[in-house]
Amino acid sequence: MKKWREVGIAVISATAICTSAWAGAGPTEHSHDESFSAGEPGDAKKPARIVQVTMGESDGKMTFTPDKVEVRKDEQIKFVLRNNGELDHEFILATTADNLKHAEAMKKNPDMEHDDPNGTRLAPKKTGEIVWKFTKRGTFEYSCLIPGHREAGMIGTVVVK
Ligand SMILES: [Cu+2]
Repeated sequence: MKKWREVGIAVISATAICTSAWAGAGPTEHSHDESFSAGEPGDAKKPARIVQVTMGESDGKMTFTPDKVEVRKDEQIKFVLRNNGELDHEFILATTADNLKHAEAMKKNPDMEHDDPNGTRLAPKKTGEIVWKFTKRGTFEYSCLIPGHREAGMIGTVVVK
């Protein structure tokens, strides 16, 4: 009589997937050094033109109002920010390239907090201020980099003439 042996094959996955891309990328991915792409931090003791910007959601979109601001080169602006929405929102002032890079970093680390001279995060119904000196001509932007918000419309343009 013939005996059949069952042969068990153990498949061992040797693939160890490292999900901590953030930790591996190092702190330079999201640098908070003192160079800013849209000019330089302002001096609160010096005169500034006040520009009010509100954030919020409506009809499935997320918005800044206004979504366009014009300034003169070397003008100092005090952005008076108010979150009128139901969600947290950010106001991050930089070049589009910088904000896109920053947005990628935020996708890996959505709870990243910001309290930098060029940006802030506001809870619903909160207000904040950013004093900024636009020392470079060109087109810059303020954007909310919480994942999905920029895509939903949270981009404003600053044109420095
Ligand atoms: Cu937002």
